[in-house]
Amino acid sequence: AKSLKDTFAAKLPEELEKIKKLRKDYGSKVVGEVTLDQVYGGARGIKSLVWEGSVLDSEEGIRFRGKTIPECQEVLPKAEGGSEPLPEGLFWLLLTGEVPSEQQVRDLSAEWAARSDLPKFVEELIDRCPSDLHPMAQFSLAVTALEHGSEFAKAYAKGINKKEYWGYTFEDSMNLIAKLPNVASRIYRNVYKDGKVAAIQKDKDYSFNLANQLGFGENKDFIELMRLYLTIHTDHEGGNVSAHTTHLVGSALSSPYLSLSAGLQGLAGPLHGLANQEVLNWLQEMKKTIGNDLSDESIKKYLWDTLHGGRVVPGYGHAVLRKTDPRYVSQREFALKHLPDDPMFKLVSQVYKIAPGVLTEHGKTKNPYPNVDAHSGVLLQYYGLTEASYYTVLFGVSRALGVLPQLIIDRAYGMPIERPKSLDSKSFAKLVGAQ
Ligand code: AMX
Repeated sequence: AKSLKDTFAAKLPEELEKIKKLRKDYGSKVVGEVTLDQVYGGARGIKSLVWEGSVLDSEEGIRFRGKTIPECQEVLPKAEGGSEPLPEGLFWLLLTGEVPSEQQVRDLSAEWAARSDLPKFVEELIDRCPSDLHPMAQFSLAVTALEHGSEFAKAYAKGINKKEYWGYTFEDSMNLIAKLPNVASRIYRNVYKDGKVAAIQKDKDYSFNLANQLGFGENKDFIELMRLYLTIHTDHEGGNVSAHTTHLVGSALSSPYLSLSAGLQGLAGPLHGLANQEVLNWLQEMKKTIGNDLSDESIKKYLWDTLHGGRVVPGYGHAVLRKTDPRYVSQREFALKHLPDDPMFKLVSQVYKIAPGVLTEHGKTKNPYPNVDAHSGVLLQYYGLTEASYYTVLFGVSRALGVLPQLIIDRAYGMPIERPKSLDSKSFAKLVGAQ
């Protein structure tokens, strides 16, 4: 079967030609205008990034290369006996725009397993971290240290032609992704367990290996959950903090290791990826407070208490989405299939029923519906992965599979160093004609 690198390389000339022509014919066309509110409002809605893997519709949610999550669940290859897609297949789709064959996905699993070994000093670095250093800090630290093996950085130092950038970026990205289960599980086993990490099984898929290394290899349903989880957290177009940061840092020709590490630092913020940790803690607090009374009234009161305390309801709202996140829906469906009677799932379902009304009445958020993070922790805790402070690491492993394809594409397109324009408030005032 044709390899991923060859598939990408074969399509590249045609893609480059299309962009060249588009820019030649329409390069000076206006694609949008920018208001002062957008400038002060976190650049919301300003169209200024090219991101090929996915586009986010505010009503419908994410599409990966034009495919919705249910469509991906349908067409992407699955593990033997499994029913969830393999994230290997989504990585292939994001990079090439093509749905891979079963064989191509099996080959990719094998390739990642073969590249998975960590340098000894990185293992030691992780082992030396105090267990109260947040797992996300340990994670980005380890990814930064993997820079030691960057083929891109080495080749660049030697002096390479621009046309060769993407090939080295590809190799680094493949090596980096391959090593993440070893990194992520080592952090988990060190911080919460006995520090012993199972070896990668070279004939198994990526999600099996991660699940097994975390200590859940006996549980088929947990492995399936990992496959779904790692597929749906990959990519959410280019403007979110982790994707944009990875892309931005990469534009300086920092290697994939340094770029992803920066992206992970952004993912670690509570308004972004850390929200999955926040959600579980918040639900547990709620459970403590309201006990077994899951009535509409008591949930409503708890939500208002959170809001009156000047806090956000974690897992709700989104910068782009204006409807329930399809990533939430796919996890809800997984729960309905595998854990319909779990008390925490029941709590999540009750919050889903009540929170949109409360948030609407509160009147601040533009989106009162749940996002991806409102559900993931409840699935993990059901299977015994109860350590909420670890959850964002799993998000980060998946996010690597979403942002690194674009980094390869960035280098293949020859994208320049990114450099938007800033002005001081005085200059903006003058620009809009303020007196
Ligand atoms: N609870 C309470 N208030 C909320 C809210 C929520 N869930 N979501 C938004 N608001 C508030 C904002 O804080 C803001 O208040 P302000 O005017 O006092 O500053 C106001 O509503 C308007 O915000 P917005 O335009 O609707 O949202 P945004 O684009 O600025 O921010 C997000 C988006 C996700 C950061 C925000 O909805 C939020 O903080 N949600 C809770 C945290 C969360 O779940 N984050 C994860 C998002 C998904 C992800 O990245 N993994």
